[in-house]
Amino acid sequence: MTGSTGMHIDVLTLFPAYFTGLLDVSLLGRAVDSGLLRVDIHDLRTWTTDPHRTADDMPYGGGAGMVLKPEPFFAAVEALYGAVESRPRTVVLTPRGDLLDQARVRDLATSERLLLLCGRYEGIDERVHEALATDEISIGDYVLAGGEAAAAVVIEAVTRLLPGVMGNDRSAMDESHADGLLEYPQYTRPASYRGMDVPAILRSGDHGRVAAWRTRQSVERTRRVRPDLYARWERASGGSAAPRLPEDGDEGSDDAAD
Ligand code: 6GU
Repeated sequence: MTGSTGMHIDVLTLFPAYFTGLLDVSLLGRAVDSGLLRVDIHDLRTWTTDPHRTADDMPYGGGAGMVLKPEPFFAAVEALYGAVESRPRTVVLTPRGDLLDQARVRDLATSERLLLLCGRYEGIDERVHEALATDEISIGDYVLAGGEAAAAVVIEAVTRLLPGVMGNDRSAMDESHADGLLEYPQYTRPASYRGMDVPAILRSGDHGRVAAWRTRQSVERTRRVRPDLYARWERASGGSAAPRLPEDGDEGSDDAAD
């Protein structure tokens, strides 16, 4: 029996080659190989009808640039899913969308099937947004040439949350943003390198103090680098989720590590 676990993602794009390689390596490659992830990349031009396979046209009302035509999107969705009622969750990648965060990634990861629509040029005809999109997502406040890079981001962020994809399910939990805080500093051997020492507390074997140190590092780093996340975390936790453990100075010079 197939399809009982894992996720099936369809991507509609003018540039299928963008995704070449992406799905072969590392986490995504392993997810595909183990049957936990299926990704089908579809060339939007498949559903154009003229000899030049035109996917874009001039904007009504004038202005610079071109707009992606509605017909290929609607034809593609009908060809891929048939009846309107069986349409999957449909994400348009667009700089005007909601800013992607880990909460949205978690939410998307609960879907059995996703359709990602990649825009290009000045955008996609509004009727595609209106009639087909269940989600509109941006990956940040900067301008990309198109939605392909953003679609790759969504695929990777969602895939690592699928059951069975991460070797150690805990590491998905421990990382930056999982609890609304940035990750604490990590070290591996050697203990001393070019005059820079691993904080002694991490080599102490005292798991309680290690955990407290890490929490405090996360909280302080978040406050310093991302005051927006810090404010939200403080509101959500009442500032009490993190035990107010070893106060500054407790660890002596170890704290100078970063
Ligand atoms: Cl999803 N598309 C484009 N073109 N630019 C972006 C974006 C998406 N997210 C951030 N910038």
